[in-house]
Amino acid sequence: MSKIFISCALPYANGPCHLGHLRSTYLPADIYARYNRMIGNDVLMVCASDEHGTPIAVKADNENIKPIEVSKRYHDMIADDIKSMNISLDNFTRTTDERHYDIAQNFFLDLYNKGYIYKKDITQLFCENCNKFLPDRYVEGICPVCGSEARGDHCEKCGRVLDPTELEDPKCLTCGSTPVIKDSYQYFFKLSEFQDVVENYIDNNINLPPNVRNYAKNWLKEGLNDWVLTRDMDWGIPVPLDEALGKVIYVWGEAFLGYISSASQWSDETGIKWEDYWNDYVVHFIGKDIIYHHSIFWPALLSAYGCKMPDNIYAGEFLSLEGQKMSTSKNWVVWISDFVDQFDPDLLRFYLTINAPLNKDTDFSWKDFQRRNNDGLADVIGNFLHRTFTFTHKFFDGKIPEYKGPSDEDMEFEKLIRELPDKVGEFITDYEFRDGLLEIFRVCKLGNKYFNDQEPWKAVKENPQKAANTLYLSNQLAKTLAIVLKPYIPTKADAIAEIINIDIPEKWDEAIVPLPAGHEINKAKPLFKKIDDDVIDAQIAKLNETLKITEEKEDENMSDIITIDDFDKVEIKIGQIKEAEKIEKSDKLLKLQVDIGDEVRQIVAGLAKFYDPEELIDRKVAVVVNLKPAKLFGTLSEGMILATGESGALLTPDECEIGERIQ
Ligand code: B3M
Ligand code: ZN
Repeated sequence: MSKIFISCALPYANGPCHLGHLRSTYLPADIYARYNRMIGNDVLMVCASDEHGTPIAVKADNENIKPIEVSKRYHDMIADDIKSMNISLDNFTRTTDERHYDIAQNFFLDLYNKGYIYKKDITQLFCENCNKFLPDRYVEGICPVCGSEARGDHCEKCGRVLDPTELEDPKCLTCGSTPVIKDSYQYFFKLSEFQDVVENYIDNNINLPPNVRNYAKNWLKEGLNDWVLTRDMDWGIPVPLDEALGKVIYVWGEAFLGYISSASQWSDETGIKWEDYWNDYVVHFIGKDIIYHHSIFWPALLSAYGCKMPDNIYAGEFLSLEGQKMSTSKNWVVWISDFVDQFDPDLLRFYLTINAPLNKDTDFSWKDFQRRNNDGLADVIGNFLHRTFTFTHKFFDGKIPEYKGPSDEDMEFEKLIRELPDKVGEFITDYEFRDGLLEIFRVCKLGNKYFNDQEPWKAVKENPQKAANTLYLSNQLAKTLAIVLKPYIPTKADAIAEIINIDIPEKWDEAIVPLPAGHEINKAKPLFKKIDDDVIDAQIAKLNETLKITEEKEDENMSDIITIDDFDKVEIKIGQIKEAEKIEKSDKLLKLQVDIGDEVRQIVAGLAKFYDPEELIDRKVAVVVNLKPAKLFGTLSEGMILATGESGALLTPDECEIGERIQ
């Protein structure tokens, strides 16, 4: 018997669960866990919600509440979502748990004391208006590589990991002003020292699936750089060093330890040591977007700490929705809670498994979901079971008949049934969950064919033993199904077991123990129903409605028509530049003193590339005078000079009087 430590990637507590999370991570982990428990392995499966990080802090700012209120709200929702999908976690905790803080801080200190974490001076973006550094997602701007809009530390378009200081035209996400670059310091993890260690780990770990191995190898080729492990923020786990006041551990520097803190909490509750599981076999189930973190950062961190690295990392690829990338901000998702309001959770577990192998991107479409359910679950499995059970009642009093003098067809079918559990088990062991399910389907289809060919409804009059053999074997397959389907669709498997009148399936071995002749089964009831067109059409309509609303909103936001009232808000006056000078350290900005009639304003303008300061003296210019003051490079600016973007040409209203308003 082995002990297996299974983890699911920690969901960020900034939104509920949707189909994508379920497909890439929780569902495969659960199938693997359930199967291993059934073959007698000792499984510990853990997860936690990931409550730190800038997206949660930004959301809290926007809602004017505390980050913990945001994360608590979503932690609770996620816990419900996971439960409603029957994901059989042994423990689900949170990264704001005190134990997690202790574990994460001790881990940090351990690496610091060993010299793997060091302090380094760096420059960072700082918003002078909000008076704070802008880590990661607190800033947005233009990606210097591909030119599309990027959030803080990452460009979604080209996939580049960025340093926020690299962003062009950066803006503070909270107040919209342009941040300045300021000196600061952070703590770095010496990732570069672990190049060989990680390379060895990737090369020698035969378990790693190709997608994880290939991604990791490509990154390793580029060479590993040291990794900044702290942030200037209030929200997070404080860096446990007296000198590092106001700094927290970067969310990715502590989230991994959620696996450990969740397991350790479980150990306290059960009195069983989680370490034994870790030391035997560890597998992390994750989504493909976090392969880098799990295949590079995490093994390096573990090695620095002196702890065994994971035996396997299983990464599920992406799921799109109706052919388009899922987007939580556009509400282009199907939330788990909405799904289970309408459908049995097993239908989703079934569909997301059969739809495509985990190592391929795939799509969720409502029509395909309906088709797979109706043609697969209902027609193949449901039909087979229903015929078996109703015939057993009709012709054999609800009792398993005797099996005698089997024909060649009987023996062939019997063999298929006997071999099924091993075949499915092998697929699951190899993480080929879809193939296991396809094998079950193949045998069920053959079961239907066998049933048709044997024509028990005729045979029962002409050759009763033939009909008895057919029903005997069909019931044996039904029993086997109750067991081999359990990791995939646990509640349906239990319902099958209930009709067959056996205990809830718990052991894989039981699949090949035949039901004895004379065993009485319960009344048949339909287990798998077809889904009607109107039900599916309603779901599609709901999705399209969301799309329409978002598009309308976007149209509103992006509309370039403004009303006269909008324009009236902008107060543009004629001014005259009285003084102009360069701003130190900036090659774009000039500091100007501009007379606007009733006062002289200091304005910082991006004109240095186009004019020498002296050229500007006495020029008349158009000035926006009611712009919110802002500091640029530490210099106060109380207005804006109008000029063209490309050439910096000034609008020169020479005939106008100083102080006149343009309207
Ligand atoms: N919280 C979720 C994600 O990026 C992130 C996973 C942490 S696992 C240690 O998908
Ligand atoms: Zn700001």
